[in-house]
Amino acid sequence: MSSPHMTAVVMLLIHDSGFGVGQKACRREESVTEMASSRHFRTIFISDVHLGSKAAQTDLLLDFLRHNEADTIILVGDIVDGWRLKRSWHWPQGCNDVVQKLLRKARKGCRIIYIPGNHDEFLRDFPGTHFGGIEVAERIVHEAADGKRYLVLHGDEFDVVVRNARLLAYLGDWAYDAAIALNVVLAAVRRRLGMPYWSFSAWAKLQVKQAVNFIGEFQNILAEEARKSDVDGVICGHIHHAVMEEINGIQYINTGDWVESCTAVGECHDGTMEMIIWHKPAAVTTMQPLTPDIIEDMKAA
Ligand SMILES: [Mn+2]
Repeated sequence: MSSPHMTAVVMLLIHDSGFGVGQKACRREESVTEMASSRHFRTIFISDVHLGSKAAQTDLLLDFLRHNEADTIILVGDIVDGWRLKRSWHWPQGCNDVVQKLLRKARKGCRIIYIPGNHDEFLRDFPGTHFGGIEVAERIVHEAADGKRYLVLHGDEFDVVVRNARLLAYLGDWAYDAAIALNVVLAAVRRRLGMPYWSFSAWAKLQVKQAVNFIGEFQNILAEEARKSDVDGVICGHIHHAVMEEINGIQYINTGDWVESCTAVGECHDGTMEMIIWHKPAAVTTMQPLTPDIIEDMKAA
């Protein structure tokens, strides 16, 4: 026996996701009786949460994770801010809640892949390992439902190229490759010496007038890396600048951050990639006022 309300199905579009231009809204049919406020993606990409820094928007992220499910969640680096934690331990309940929520999803069968960034590079010593059901990988190629292949990496290894783009273009390919290798070595040495990693976003913000150029340069370099890897697109984080756009025939996707923009990228079941901006008026009221400490954290991100 089936009553009309039992079989009623509504088209739910939770949260406006009208980010950028030309992106198809991904509407999912959901039964009214269950999961009325939750969406299900094939894959969710999140980066730059900076757990351990006061600027991390854990309330909003937790809310996002409650309302969005996925077969696979890919953490694209700087989820935990190891550098911030080294200076002073700041781990409120909200950070635990986010970690617990992710581990619970893993236990329930969600595949979680953690790609370390420069702020959680301590995990780079453990590629291929699992902890609590979470896999660690340096970079991966993700194949979407529509067959498109995406290189997924945090992106910090290209900082040195962004800073020295003109010089490296003049010196050629070998210098470009050597610079990337040197960047990795220098980061490891600085880590051993207890020196903080050089921060792209802080640096770009200081060079206000040129910041747009630097972001454009970063995007071009990442798109070029994807082209070299013979894939259709690249999904990265690091520069806290959420965007989806085509660069020289390569789909460039930056997942943004959970410090300021509160953005994630969702792959729908047909392979469509969607930028999600998570703003909830109810959660906004719980956000902390901007203190000098928080502003410092945001700069360091
Ligand atoms: Mn980073």
